[in-house]
Amino acid sequence: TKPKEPELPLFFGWFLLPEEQERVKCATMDFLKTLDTLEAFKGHISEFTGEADKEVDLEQYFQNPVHLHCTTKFCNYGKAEGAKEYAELQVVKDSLTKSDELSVTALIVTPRVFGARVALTETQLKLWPEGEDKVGVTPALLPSVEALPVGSRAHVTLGCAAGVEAVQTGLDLLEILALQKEGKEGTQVEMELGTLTYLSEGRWFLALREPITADTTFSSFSD
Ligand code: 2AM
Repeated sequence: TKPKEPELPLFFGWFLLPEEQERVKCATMDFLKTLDTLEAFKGHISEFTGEADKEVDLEQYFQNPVHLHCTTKFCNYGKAEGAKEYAELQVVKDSLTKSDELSVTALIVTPRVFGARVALTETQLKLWPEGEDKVGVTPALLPSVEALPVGSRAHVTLGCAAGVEAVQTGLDLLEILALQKEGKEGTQVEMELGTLTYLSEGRWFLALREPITADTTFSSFSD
């Protein structure tokens, strides 16, 4: 019999330390609480509820993920393209169990997901798989995504609407960044945390005045 190949994980990523998770959850929940009380948001409420005058409690609307993290490579136990190559990279092996600080520079809210945009450093970009920004992107959006800086998809999923999978956060983030680049920004609202922008079809982007930083550990995850 052949020696068994080492098994590949579900995904690799930076995992927030427990106390950091609590801090980030609190700060971002405060934003959600404020958002659904804003007149600007209420004006577009039907994009969340399907009805104009219905109210929405965003804290209830989004379900919390178990463990806050920023995925670098979704491997799907080896079934995803490039999974083995990624796991074998020296930089990946050298980074496992190491601490690192992530910087969150923006928050997004859409009818599907609630997420945090992560600004990767040069060093962190070495762990960002080549071509990963484009995976699963609809062909129509590909040219705009290819024009964005590498690593633009990096994020932490903070919540998903019922029936929505976390992979949607990266896709919604890319769509928002592409719309911004085309100058398709709507209403802007100044908030304590930063500038909130509406980007049509229930998409909201909060550019944080001060980044939220969080200590993490780079690791692999298998269910
Ligand atoms: P996320 O990074 O947006 O949170 C397990 O499914 C983890 O891998 C989730 O955190 C998920 O989304 C991430 N992920 C990235 N690409 C994925 C894909 N193509 N399918 C499923 N999950 C993916």
